[in-house]
Amino acid sequence: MLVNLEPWSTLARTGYHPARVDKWLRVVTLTLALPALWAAGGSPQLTLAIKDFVAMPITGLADGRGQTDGMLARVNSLREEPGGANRLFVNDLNGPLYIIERASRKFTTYLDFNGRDGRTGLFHKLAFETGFAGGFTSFQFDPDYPRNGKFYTVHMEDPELAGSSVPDNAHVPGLNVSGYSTTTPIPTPGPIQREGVLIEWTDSKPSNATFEGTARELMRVQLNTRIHPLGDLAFNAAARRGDADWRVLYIGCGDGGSGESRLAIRMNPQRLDTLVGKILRIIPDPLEHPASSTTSANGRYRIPNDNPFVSMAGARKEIWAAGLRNPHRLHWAIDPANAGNNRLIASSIGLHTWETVNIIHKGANYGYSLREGNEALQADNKTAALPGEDRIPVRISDTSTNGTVTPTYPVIQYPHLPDGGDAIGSGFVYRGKALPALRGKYVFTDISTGRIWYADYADMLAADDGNPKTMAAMHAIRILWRDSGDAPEAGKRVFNTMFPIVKAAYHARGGKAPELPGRGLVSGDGRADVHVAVDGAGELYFFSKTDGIIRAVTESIVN
Ligand SMILES: [Ca+2]
Ligand SMILES: [Ca+2]
Repeated sequence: MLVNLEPWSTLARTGYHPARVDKWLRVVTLTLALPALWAAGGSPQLTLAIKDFVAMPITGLADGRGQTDGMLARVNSLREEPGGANRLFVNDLNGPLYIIERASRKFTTYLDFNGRDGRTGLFHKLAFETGFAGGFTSFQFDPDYPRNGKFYTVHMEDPELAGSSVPDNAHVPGLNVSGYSTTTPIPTPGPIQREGVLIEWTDSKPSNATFEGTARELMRVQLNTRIHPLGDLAFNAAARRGDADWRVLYIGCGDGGSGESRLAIRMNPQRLDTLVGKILRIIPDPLEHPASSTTSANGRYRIPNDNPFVSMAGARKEIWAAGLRNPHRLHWAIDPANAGNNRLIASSIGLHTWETVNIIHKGANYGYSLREGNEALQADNKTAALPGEDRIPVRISDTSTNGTVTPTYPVIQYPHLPDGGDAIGSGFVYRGKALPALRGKYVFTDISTGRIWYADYADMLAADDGNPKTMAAMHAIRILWRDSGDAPEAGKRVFNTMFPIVKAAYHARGGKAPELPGRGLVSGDGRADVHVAVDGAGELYFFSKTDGIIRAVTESIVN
């Protein structure tokens, strides 16, 4: 089902703004003014049963005071190791990359990125203590990992800190850093607080639980602030050896907080001479696709010749798509019945108004910081109706443009309102076997409230129609908690959000915040910080930084 969304432009024109009214008024406003964004009656209710899978080792503080450091274990991604070894790799933003043996659920710390202030990990300058995605942000396996042992990581550094940016191998004797050197930071206009670092690792013996081999820094991107970093990494899951997209890496690069600034850096997500606020596409291995690509400026990776801006003077050739605030989660959706339906999907966190799911197209411009969701974004950071002629400049730099483009709009969006949330999390089109009711559906979360929804993937493809008003309908998912001995509310086992489940586990593990650490406009006191992940078979997991628990989704119930 598609829905027609014409919500807040009218309200914005009358002075309404969500950040400036209290929750009560927002509830009323939602009821009066927001059309059917969510599928209403008649649509069957989907409930997912969850069961604790593992409790991550606690790396945060239980005192409940901080925003990010009060989360018990800042698990940020879970991926199954390719090759059938039945191991899951999980990173914690505070530093560790763990291997979890699926059968025994035994944890091994494979690498630890945290070498700050005398810690024994790899990076002296790891900036992990502030920013929701600060620290060891993400990792991804090379599609040829079973043969080559390669994987990629992104972490954030504070260039002002003392120490080296070469990995410190004192506690990883198998890591040979004799040939390691850093790269010149790729410049971003404006003041710089952080750098996002992409590294390729080659484990010469992937079968054991220790690292032995080499590492290469591929790129280092300057970031204006500590938020919205260089983020998720994704390979086209349908690409096979010999295909043009084989081993071609897509990277979500946040805007570094630039787009909401009142300074000149506000245009950084639109500027094609900088990497922030973009989706990037590179070939990490200099030996791959040599005939159809060129070597990057720093010599560490290659750039495909069919990237959209390779011939535009002044533009960065790495850019695949532009105009995104914080596209912090990427997913290659594969339709096994029709390869023409395969799409790259990016979840992008909104400013004050709209959380969005975007289908990423080559060369497309998603509008930020001139658009938020399917509305115009004004200089005062409020949204307004789209202009009659919906075109924005193709901006090369602060002073030069090259024609205009019509922005591309989300296929799903939800507001900062009680039934919505504060910050969109990850999402995946379900392709496993255990949850038949979810086949062909995209499952996604809101980070702070712990809400979970699905949309029909077919609706998302249909909503990708060039019409800013049409969106895929969102369907709320309920959660059945099987661990009834720990039920957070007596006798209750079915929940509308993950929040009470996370809250119970957080307190059971010693967390001291009365609700949960942090806060959000919609979630109020506390952030559930819930994401969804998939394993190699496509089965679902929900994980939370706040309680540090990874839960397996075991059953889908339709009623
Ligand atoms: Ca190894
Ligand atoms: Ca549309």
